[in-house]
Formats: sequence, C-alpha cells, structure tokens
Amino acid sequence: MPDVPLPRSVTARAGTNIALVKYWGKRDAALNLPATGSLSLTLADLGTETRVRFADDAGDASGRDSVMLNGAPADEKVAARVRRLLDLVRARANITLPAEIVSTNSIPTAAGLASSASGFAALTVAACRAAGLTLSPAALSELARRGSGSAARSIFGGFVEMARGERTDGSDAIAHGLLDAGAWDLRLIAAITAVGAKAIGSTEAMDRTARTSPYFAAWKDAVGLDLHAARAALATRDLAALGQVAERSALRMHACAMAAEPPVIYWNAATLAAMRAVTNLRASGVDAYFTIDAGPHVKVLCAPAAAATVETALRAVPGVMQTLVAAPGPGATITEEITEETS
Ligand code: 2P0
Repeated sequence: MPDVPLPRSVTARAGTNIALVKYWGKRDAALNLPATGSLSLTLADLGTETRVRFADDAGDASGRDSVMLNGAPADEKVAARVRRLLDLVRARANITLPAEIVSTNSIPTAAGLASSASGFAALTVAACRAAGLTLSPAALSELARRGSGSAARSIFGGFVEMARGERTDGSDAIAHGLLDAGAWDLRLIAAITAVGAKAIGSTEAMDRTARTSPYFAAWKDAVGLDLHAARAALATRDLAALGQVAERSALRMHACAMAAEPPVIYWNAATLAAMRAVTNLRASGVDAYFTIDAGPHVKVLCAPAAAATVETALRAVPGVMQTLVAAPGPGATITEEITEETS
C-alpha cells in the first residue's frame, strides 16, 4: 500500500535538455537502455509542467488514464506511451487507480523543439509523488528513462551525464549531475529552420541506424572519448574544448544516421547555412559552437556576452525563422501538491 493517502494532485516542472555528447542507439529497446552514455545541458524556461492525479474518477470515458497535452487530448501514440510509464509507477506503488494527466509545454509549439525529455521527466516526478512514492533522483532518472532516454537527464539541472550502464536490468543506466545550473553560465541559442513535426521520430530513426548503418559500431566506439573530453572541459570551464566535442558528436551522430538504409536526413538548406554562420562567427573571433538534434534546427552554445551577436548572425541566415535564447536551468521539481479531502 502507498504510505500516503490518495487521492492527491501533484504538479511538477522539468526543463528540456540539449545533448552535447549525443545519445543515438539502444542496447535494449524494451527497457530503453542506451547503447552509449551521453552528456547534456538542462535548460531554464523551455520545458514542461505536468499535473497528475490518481483517483477513481480520474480516467476518461473508457476508464483509461486521461491525457491532455497543451489543452487538447493527446494523440493515441503519445497517450499510449504515457500510460506505459504510469503502469510502471502504479506497479511500484501497488495501486490500480486511473490517472488524470494535464501537461503543458512552455516550448513554443511552432518551434519544433518540443521534447519528450522534459515531458517524461515532469511526468515521472509528478506521477511518483502523486502515487505516494518517495524515490531518489537516481531512481526517478531510471524510471524517466523508460519513458524516453533523454528524459533521464532532465531529472537533473545544469550539466548532466547519462550512463550507458552495464547491467541487463538497466538499474545503472541512469543520469547524474556534473555541474549545477549556476556553476557555469552559458547560453544556448536555437535557430528554428522549419515548422511542423520532424520527418522521422528519433526512436524509429535510431533503431534504423543501429540496424542498418555500417558506421554504427564506429559511432559507439567514439562516444567514450567524447564523454571524457567533455567532462574535462566542464572541469576547467573550457568553452572551446566543450564546443569542439559538441560539434563533432553532433556531426558523427548525423553522419551515422545518414548512412542508414533508407537514410535518415534531418537537415535542410538552412541547417547547413546556420552551421556555416557559426564557423564564420568563430573565424571572426566569436566563441560559438553548434549542435543539431533529431531535426533541422541548429542550437548554438556560447558565453552570455556573445549571445546577442550570435542571435543576430543566426537571424540573418536565409531560412532561419526564429531564434530562442536559453540559459542553464534546474532539474525537475514539484511545483504544487494538493491533498484532497476524502470522505
Ligand atoms: C540526445 N536525441 O541525446 C539525442 C540526440 C536526439 C538527438 O535523445 O527513444 O526522444 O525516447 O529514448 O530520448 C532523442 O531521443 O529517444 C534524443 P527515446 P529520445 O538528446
């Protein structure tokens, strides 16, 4: 039995994160275990707030968990993924009640940056508390990973490392914080180069890459050195060293995906032009470094003092529709908890 009375309503918020050493490929799809470690920066403001309530009357008309996303019922694929995570939480808490989920992204929806990272991190933290569980950040990270690999990192703030882990049960495939958000103030500027959903979801794309790309083994082999170099750069606050790792990790991930069969190509003309703008900035003495996720947008890491110059340069790139500036942010936290009176 849960050790606190139900029902109650718990709201949690999590920031999205941008990987500087990328996660691409799984060693176990069922437990969602990554093939390699990864390293990321959790962002302030751009994220997800999620309210969870377990109660007899919380389900939809069919008695299933009701899942609202940005003010509308979530599509079936997303709802099914959310329900799978809730099932894990229910099993752990030894409850069978349906849940009501209300989730809102603070990432502009047109930006194409909405991430499963902040969504599943906020859901995990809120659902565990609402179910009466008290879990360590490491245990929350392990659970969030089951929803989405990158979500394991958003449990923590600032710079975060996700371990590949060795165990078959996934208990060591968890993230941990390396540097708090306040320990190194940087800016991440996202250049938005398209609207709408990406061509292929990252789960499917990384599966295809792992199965068919002849470069996948080489990709996996290279990540260890990137993690090592990124940790060293964090320890000495060396932006140039961190930026070089971020660029090569992103390029290798994309090269590996492009070599899949059929190819996974996320870039458009503006993606390439924005990358060129960043290398031109560097040639003119501005320390700025790009990374690209499973989509066509370009994210640029720089010092706060360079952010305005970088943003201006990115806005001048043909095809860049919008820019967003983000700072390092905290890990997932509970923002509201309401215990309802039961009669
Ligand atoms: C990352 N990405 O490290 C990499 C780089 C996208 C490109 O993590 O299948 O949505 O849910 O575990 O976490 C996106 O993959 O994949 C991602 P699942 P997820 O940020």
